[in-house]
Amino acid sequence: MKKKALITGINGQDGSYLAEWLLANGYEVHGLVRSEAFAKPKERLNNILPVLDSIKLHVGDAHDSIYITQLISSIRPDEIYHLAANSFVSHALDAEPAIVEYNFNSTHYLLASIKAYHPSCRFYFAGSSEMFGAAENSPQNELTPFNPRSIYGISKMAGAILSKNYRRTHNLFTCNGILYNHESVRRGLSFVTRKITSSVAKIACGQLHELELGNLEAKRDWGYAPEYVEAMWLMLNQESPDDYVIATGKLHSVREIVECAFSCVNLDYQNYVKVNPAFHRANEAVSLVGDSSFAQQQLNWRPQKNIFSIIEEMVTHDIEAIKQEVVL
Ligand code: GDR
Repeated sequence: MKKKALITGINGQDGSYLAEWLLANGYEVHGLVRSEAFAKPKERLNNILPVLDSIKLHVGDAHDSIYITQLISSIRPDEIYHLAANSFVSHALDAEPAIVEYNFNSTHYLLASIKAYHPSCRFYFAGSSEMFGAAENSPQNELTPFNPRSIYGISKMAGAILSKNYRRTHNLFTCNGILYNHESVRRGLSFVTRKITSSVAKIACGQLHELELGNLEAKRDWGYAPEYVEAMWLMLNQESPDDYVIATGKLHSVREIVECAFSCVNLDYQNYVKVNPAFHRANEAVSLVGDSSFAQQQLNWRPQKNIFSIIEEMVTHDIEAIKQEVVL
């Protein structure tokens, strides 16, 4: 019989790549999307258009406990990948309570339903390097204490601790993936890599004349999203559950990304990029870089594609999209 997987947030970058990976590996794939996605289907469902006929889509909210219980009881999935979240790190103060509430409660409802109705189901929680925040050591690994500095990081840390608690206290098979930044042509337009590549494409096509960014010296450990979703699946397919850092171990600055993206279209970024302090973030003193040796050993997983090749792929894709009159 086919294994069944449920992906919350299937229409996002990671959800869509994971759906493709699971389908290719013989799974019956169920995906949860919020009803709002159907208000802007071109934008919000675009990533899953190629697999729409092969997956079973459920319209609802991971933040609705009754709905979640019914969904898990009716599908009885072998694996759940909880990717749905408010995933942008920087937010206005008045948006913060909703982020904490959504990111934490959705995780709680899923875990509580699994425990009550389907305890053999394996659960993946999408943790984040943001949970390390002002980390005490570098590079960070699974033993590095969490010290988040953003509300988003705090909400993810709370979810990860909850998921680990269900593993220890209730014996559920839960894994926390501590993923560092991961990019692709499906990255949302507000994240810095895609903001840069989509703007470079617009500049190259004469639709834009400048690009405003925040701190060009900010550094990140950037990997390739399709490789990172494979790590999620590997985690849930081990003999016992654990937590894993998924990262490249390499730090690069926003300035290097900008330079690379503009050089793809033979332009000098210094003629186009303006620094706007409105995009600066507080509490970014520490550049987080991950040590994924535990995942490399246990999962036989390795980061492969480097960030400059990813950026080249994204610029090429975004130029092609503009030529096809896709609005970016
Ligand atoms: P991040 O990703 O916050 O690390 O979270 P993002 O791409 O938004 O920022 C990366 C770095 O770029 C700097 N930066 C800018 N960022 C944005 N968005 N816009 C700008 O104009 C800009 N200028 C400079 C930022 O300060 C930051 O240092 C991502 C998300 O996917 C999270 O969900 C995930 O958990 C973490 O990665 C790991």
